[in-house]
Amino acid sequence: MSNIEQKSIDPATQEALKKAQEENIKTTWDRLETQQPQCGFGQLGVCCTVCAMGPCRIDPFGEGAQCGVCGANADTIAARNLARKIAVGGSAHSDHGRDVAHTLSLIAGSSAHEKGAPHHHNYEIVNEEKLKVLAQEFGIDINKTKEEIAKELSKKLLAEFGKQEGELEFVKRAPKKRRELWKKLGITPRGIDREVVELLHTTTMGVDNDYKNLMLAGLRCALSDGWGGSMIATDVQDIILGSPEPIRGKVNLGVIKENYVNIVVHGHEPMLSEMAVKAAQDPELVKLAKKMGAEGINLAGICCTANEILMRHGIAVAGNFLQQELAIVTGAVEVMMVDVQCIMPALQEVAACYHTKLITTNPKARFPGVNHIAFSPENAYESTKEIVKVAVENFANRKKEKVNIPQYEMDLVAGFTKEAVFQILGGKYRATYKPLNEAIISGRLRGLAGVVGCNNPKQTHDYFHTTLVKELIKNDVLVLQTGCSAIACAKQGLLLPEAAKQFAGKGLQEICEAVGIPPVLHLGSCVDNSRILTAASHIIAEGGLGEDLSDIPAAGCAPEWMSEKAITIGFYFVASGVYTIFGASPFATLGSKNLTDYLTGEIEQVTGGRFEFCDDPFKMAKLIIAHIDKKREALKLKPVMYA
Ligand code: SF4
Ligand code: MSK
Repeated sequence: MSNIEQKSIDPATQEALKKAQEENIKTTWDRLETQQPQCGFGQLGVCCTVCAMGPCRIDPFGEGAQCGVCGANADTIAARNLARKIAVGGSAHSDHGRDVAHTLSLIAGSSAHEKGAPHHHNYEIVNEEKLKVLAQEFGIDINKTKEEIAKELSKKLLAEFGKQEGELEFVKRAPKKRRELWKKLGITPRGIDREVVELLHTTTMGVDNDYKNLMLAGLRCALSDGWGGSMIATDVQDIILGSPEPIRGKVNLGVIKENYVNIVVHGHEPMLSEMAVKAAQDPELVKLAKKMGAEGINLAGICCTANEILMRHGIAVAGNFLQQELAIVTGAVEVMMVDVQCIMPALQEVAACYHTKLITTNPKARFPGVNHIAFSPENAYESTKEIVKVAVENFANRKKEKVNIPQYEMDLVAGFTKEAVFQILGGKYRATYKPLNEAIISGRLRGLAGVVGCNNPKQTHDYFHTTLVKELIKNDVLVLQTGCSAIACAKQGLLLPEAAKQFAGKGLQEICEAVGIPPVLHLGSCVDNSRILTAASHIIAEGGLGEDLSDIPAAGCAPEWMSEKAITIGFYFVASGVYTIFGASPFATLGSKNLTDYLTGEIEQVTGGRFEFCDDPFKMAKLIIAHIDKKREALKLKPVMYA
């Protein structure tokens, strides 16, 4: 295996990496190499920088120091470090949710927390039906105008962040048994911001030293993301931007078009990318692009914001997390506009080697020396139009000799929300989860797996996602995907209905053929993991598969994770009773045996879910299948039809 083949299994990535090497451009893989050997204490989670008596570190071999200056041992230090990551990951998703709720309040004609703010904005309520459904969930009378409903709803949604007691409204979506368990454990999330703050408080010097108690607070905080902030982001985005429906699209670096002005959107918040879709179609700008010698304006996405505009508009996806620098390396990107999360600081250095202009848009995420065009719901269209104009004008600066776009692109079908997918399964006029439940009960379908998360240069890019998913569908496990994992599998054609015939087991094949769906369903971005939680609750409500989320023959996995957000997602999955596997990483070898044993063992008696750390995709698949079979047995279901 060549050096490049070890880095990625994706031919487009390999080709772009070769180009980067030839042009002496440093990418994340090179920087990983220069970081070697990475700090062992950090990798094990036993380095503490919480107070100025430190930094302290625990000797994992038991020979040197076994506690920090304050006396904190490996269990406390590793648990605190992990808890802090949960808080950070949750705060990222939830702050995203807050911004979306705030936009809804602007649409409603009044800002819920900024009295006197200007009322003009560039968005509208696209999905009135969902607005009403959500309003009813929050106990709002819907016999009024949609603006009035939105005003009341946005107030209530924003209040979820500052709530001090009680429980988050969306907790009610969970099955009764799960809610009772959370209550008994004292981990029902009370307020989104409160859980983050309280968790951070418990991790400061001299507060919580009980690793199990720290993990309980971590679970509660994670729940406030999954059943709070992320769920708000997902549902309100559906209201403002429309609920995704199955849609065709294209993926991989080949979607960058040589004769077009190419604009790549990267980040997470679809409010920006949605407006970019509109601005890129502006007749005045298209005319200008043609005048500059281009055939038109081509928009493509990276990471989760790509998933958002793919799901709603079929806009092409240029790649996942590890391809962000490589999109620029094609030499054909005029502008990369970014908002928040998963944006590598190195992008500016790579962009400087080409004519590409990097543009930041969010006040929370600035890069030194990088052009910043502030984006807000109030100036959304004007600011994105300005960015598109910069791109069009930059087309003239493109250096033809530097352009080489790997000619790889793949078709895919995305847009399977909790509503859409099961509407399809149940038939358009019979939206029900019954056929899905029956497929599992009858054994035609073995079970479900959520395969999600990022890429990590420590692992061969896309190999873990795609190998695992192929193994799962081969064994009649229907795979639900979000984030960069979905993009990885899409590049290999797994998100096409035709993939069922080639890759799926007989039972899954029968289902896919009957309803015309792919064996791997793309549910959206990282915040859309909340769609998996809601879908799972519907499965329980439908009946026949137990009384609690932990009864469902299902599992979760983040095979190539890197982000703190993935940790938070893992924790809300486990808190919701899901068996969750994480791929190889520092997290997989925590320097506290007690904490590792707790997370991979005892916690199952607490929440019904647990973690597994594994660095082999074939083994991951075996573990998931064994878990699903165990759950099938517990439910006394028929044997799998085509085992
Ligand atoms: Fe060291 Fe304790 Fe301070 Fe951490 S909190 S840096 S272990 S003294
Ligand atoms: S973008 S969080 S690399 S999935 Fe959501 Fe991808 Fe992970 Fe970022």
